[in-house]
Amino acid sequence: MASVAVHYGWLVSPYSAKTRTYIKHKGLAVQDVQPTASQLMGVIRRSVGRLIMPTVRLADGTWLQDSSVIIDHFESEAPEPLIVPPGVSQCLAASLLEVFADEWLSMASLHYRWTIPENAAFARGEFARCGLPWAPRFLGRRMIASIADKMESYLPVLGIDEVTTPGVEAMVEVVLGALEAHFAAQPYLFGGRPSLGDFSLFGPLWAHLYRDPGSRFLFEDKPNVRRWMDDLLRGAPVRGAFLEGDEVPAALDPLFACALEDQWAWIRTLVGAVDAYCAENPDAARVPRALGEADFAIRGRAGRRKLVTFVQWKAQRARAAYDAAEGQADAWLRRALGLEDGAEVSDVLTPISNPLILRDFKPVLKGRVPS
Ligand SMILES: N[C@@H](CCC(=O)N[C@@H](CS)C(=O)NCC(=O)O)C(=O)O
Repeated sequence: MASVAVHYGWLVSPYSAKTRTYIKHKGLAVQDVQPTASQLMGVIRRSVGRLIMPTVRLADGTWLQDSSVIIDHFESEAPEPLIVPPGVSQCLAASLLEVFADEWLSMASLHYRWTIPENAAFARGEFARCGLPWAPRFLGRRMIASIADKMESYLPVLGIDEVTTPGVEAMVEVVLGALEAHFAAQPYLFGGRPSLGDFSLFGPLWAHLYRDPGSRFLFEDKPNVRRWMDDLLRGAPVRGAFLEGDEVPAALDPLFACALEDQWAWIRTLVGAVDAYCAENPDAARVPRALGEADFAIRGRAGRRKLVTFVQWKAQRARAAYDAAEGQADAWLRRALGLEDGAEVSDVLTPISNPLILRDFKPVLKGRVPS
């Protein structure tokens, strides 16, 4: 058994880019490995129940999956250097960015990777290089095709089609524009040190949009965003403190508006579907992986996507950060949403009636399974 923890993830994987840069910044004794196809289909699938990355095998043989679970684990062991800002608004903002990067920017990741032929070819080559390093590339591409096909098949699941694509691209424009303006003034999202929000956003922006050659043009006029990504790749050196006064910089408001208006409308739909399922199935200990499809909108473009129940588990974490703020983040939320003073915002980040916990890497209903 390895005497140090091992992190398994490919460079093309956004969630692995998030955990890898986090691990590097924290200076953790964790070996970074790009798993082969036989590791993915063998020990990893056996240990965490499916072929997925990132995973971490701890020195005692315990396996971790889900980028948030991996970060939570190491944070519980070594909170320093701090990556969760102590201010309640910055902490909520960082948590919102994790949900946004993991569960909403994925639309942009998949769109740019699989609809630009140059990117799709690059990704298939990378899958072959990492998964079957011993095989000639043409053979590797063929052997790894089923994994690549599966990734591509998520486009309709996430609601990406010709109607919603302009909305996805508009979101990316807003996100990169806000970041470019912000990083002209600050090294990281909340000041002089990186946070959970930085690692989370870096994942899809770097591993898909920037590293894939056919979408790199998005960063041509974004030197400050490129500088920020370079810093994160180098281990995200601390350059100062978190901003004073629990400030969430106004330059980021357009990005948060995308998250709060579009993604959280979708999360409210999902949580409503989970609640309805629980009401109809009072004895159920778990919810199905998906609860059908529902309408959503992204930057004004309407579509339909699958109600994947796991997303509630990620979203709950941001709602918990909102509750912990006890109203102190409301003024910032109003500003980001362009609402007037005193407007009610407590339901924007929907309250959760039927919380989920992860058990054997799958979400189950808290309170309906023995703890
Ligand atoms: N919620 C997971 C998502 C991980 C994930 O979707 N990883 C992708 C690669 S970036 C994967 O392995 N997908 C395989 C699949 O969905 O079948 C996390 O945060 O770690």
